[in-house]
Amino acid sequence: MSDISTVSGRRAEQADQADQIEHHDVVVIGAGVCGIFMLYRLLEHGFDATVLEAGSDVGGTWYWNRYPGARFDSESYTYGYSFSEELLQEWNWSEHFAPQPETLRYLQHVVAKFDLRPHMQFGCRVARNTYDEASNTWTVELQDGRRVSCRVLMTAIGLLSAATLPRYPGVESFAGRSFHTYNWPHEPVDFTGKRVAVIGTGATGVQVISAIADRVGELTVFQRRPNWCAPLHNRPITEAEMADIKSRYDEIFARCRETPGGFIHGPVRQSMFEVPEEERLAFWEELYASPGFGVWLGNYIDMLMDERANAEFTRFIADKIRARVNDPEVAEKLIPKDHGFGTRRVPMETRYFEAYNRDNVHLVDINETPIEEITPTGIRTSAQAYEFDIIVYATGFDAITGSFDRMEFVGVGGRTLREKWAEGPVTYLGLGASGFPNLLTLAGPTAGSVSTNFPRGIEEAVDWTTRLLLFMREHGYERIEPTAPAEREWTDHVKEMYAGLLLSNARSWMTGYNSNVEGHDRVRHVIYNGGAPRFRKRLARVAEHGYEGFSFA
Ligand code: NA7
Repeated sequence: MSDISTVSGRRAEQADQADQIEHHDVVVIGAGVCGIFMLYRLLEHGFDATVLEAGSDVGGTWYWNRYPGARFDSESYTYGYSFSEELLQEWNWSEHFAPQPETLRYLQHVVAKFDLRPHMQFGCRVARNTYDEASNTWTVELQDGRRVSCRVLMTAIGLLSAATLPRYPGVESFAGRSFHTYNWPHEPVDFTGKRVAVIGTGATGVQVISAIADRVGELTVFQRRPNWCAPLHNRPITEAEMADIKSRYDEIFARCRETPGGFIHGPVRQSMFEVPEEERLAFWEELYASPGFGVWLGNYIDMLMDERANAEFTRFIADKIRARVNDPEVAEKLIPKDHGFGTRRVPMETRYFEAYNRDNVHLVDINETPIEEITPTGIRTSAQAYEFDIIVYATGFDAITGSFDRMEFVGVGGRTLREKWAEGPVTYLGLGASGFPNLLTLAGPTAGSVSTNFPRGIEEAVDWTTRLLLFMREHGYERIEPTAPAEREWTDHVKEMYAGLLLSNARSWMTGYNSNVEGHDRVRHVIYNGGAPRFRKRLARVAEHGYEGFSFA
């Protein structure tokens, strides 16, 4: 983390020499999928921009999450950038759902190909951003004391980048090795013969557990609430398949543009009750046997909206779990009882349930025997003390708003974004907030991109934001800020879009829930549920009307 690039070193030196802080038209915080593409567009249009990244290299999510089993749940060929035909044609994905190291290589390739690295600075953890009304600039202060100023500040800081540990006593006391999955070491961790604990059974825990079950000595999973998992059905992409994919990219991206989530999977626009039972069951069997999110996002439209329809499919999936887990008692523990299928993010798995058929894998339901503390040698529940060599915390994130809360944004009149969002995010289009001029929150809370196949959503957000900056340049505007009424209307609309969806009552990161963060142990309106096509139309309308809802000066 102290690994600061030569470029940043040089810049800092230059800044010192001139006895002034480094200044740019635009500062982008974050060199992940979003920040990389934003930088590309800014440079393409001649803006003077720099990216400040906390890590020692590019990649964001794919830089940090190095845990065993980390991979896409999006089809690889729908996750890559679509803006460059040359890039699409030269890159070969090796698997239908690429593993983390490959995605990281892909992003490094993009950065090298478009020569973006000279405009990026690493080892830059931002502490505080302050808007100055007199000069109409932002000053970004890094944790190491350096400062950079800019006219426009953009955040590309991720939705799942503020990792949270459980608040158990003794977390710091454990004498073995322990990691949150997000802060995984760069060198491989040797699990051979080790006694390993995994806490957490979300999408991440499910990937880790499946990946290490046959590598460890003993694996003990501490489960609070199980999730409805479904098979990923990953496999290698053959040369012929890759050639076919390359010839069909237009069609693939056109399909992604049609669906609410920006995936190739979109709902069947028919109630399941209109379909004869036999036909419905055959369709569900087909979905369960097919790769990717189809089982969740390509299902009958009422499955995620109607309790009765949801209950039908939930029963179908529960039976699948019972059929895959040998011990009926363990199977029942792995079947969620507090929420229906698809109302929380569905973890995609590869032989996850079969892991529990192994003699070396043990499931502890911490509702029955709560964890009381982490000890120097392991974990003590109300029933017994367990000894471990390694503890893996797959305990998730302070999602969507957490990455903003970790740094300070001080806007007009000294008001902070944290104060403004204390009761939940208040934004205009998820791209800005009133009282914070010239701050553009690419993929911020309640933006359409936050609930999509991420690159599909952010490409649109970046392109739209680029046109906004060009509009400002054309008109000589130096200040942009969402108006308060526009922000109120958008925030109300976001709330309305939760209504009618079964997910709106489920406690998950998609409703801003995190038991480990004060004030976030309740449902909050943090994502946009209106779907990508509706969001795209809205953005287009705003632009056509001269960026209505923003004030310019
Ligand atoms: P998630 O989906 O938020 O899952 C976190 C898991 O950790 C979940 O099973 C939690 O149980 C569990 N958890 C959290 N805190 C505790 C404590 N204190 N004690 C025990 N268990 C706990 O995060 P992931 O990293 O798996 O996935 C995040 C997203 O990343 C994923 O959806 C993909 O989009 C990529 P709970 O369910 O809250 O009872």
